[in-house]
Amino acid sequence: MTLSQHVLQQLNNFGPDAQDLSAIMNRIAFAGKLVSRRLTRAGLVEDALGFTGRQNIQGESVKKMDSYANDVFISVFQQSGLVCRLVSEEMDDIYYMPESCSISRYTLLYDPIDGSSNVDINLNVGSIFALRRQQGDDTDQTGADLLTPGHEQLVAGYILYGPSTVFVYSIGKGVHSFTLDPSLGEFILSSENIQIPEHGPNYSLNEGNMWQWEESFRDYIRYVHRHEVYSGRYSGALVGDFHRILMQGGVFLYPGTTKNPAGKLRLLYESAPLAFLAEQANGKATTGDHSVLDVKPDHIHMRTPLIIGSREDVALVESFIQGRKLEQPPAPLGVSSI
Ligand code: P6P
Repeated sequence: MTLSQHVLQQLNNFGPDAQDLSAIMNRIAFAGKLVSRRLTRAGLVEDALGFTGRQNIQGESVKKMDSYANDVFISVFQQSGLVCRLVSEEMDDIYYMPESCSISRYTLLYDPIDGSSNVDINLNVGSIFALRRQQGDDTDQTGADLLTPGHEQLVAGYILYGPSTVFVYSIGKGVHSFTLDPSLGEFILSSENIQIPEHGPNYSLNEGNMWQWEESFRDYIRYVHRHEVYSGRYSGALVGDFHRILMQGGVFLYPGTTKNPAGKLRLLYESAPLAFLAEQANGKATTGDHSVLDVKPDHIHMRTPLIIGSREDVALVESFIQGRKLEQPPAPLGVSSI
């Protein structure tokens, strides 16, 4: 089954709205194919790797692949009549497509290449996206209607550029993954209704920031260090680290630090889409204080801390934040605590 067939089946509807959503998903998939193709040949293509010399609104140096992927998403939706507004990590302001705004009520929010520090060393990177329906006319072009909690997302997903290119999405009816068959140029269904295990062995965070965290996170990390069953897994690219948690269980954390008290990850096009997927897969996503999907952003590039993954493992982290030991911490698989 192809992605567009699956979307229509999920909607159980073949009306104009359903056709629009299916077409939008197809366009996102097309962007993924173009980015995947560029990545697989990046080492051979003139001017594909390295830095552009510019900085984005986050103050991060923009890599050529960031800029290429951002332009790909713009080009696949230009003149499509499908999406009116784009919000991207790589663009300071909302990007309007006036030729589509008269007929489309959708906004695409995306991180075109997440984890781009991995591009030059041929490690996995990803694109993250969320689709929202526009509320009101946004005549002042402030995008105020986008500053609402993640529950408003219609669709969320990501494309993981790894040994194979995998497209994962949810339209609110479970989480499903598709694998790109390059010989067909199609994403083919590979897993339906993915469920995050209640508990898993992986914990994923940058321990290099340990002395910048609040003490509760250091207490948590000391706990997992003392229990043999846990494995630290951190690639420096959120999409790959989250995909491991989605498939095998465990927890990914990016806590606030003294340098970035709100954390590093952006709510609208990183944490909220993944939180939508996590909850659809029976997992959990919190900032430490609130469910990620309840957070109302105050601007389109707002950051939040992120703790996301298996319900039991997220609860264990929360128990340290709330200063209480879990009566029954997740039983390490077959190993007593030291
Ligand atoms: P650090 C990549 O820049 C990113 O936004 C995520 O993909 C990744 O999880 C995180 O930042 C890595 O940040 O501080 O550990 O290098």
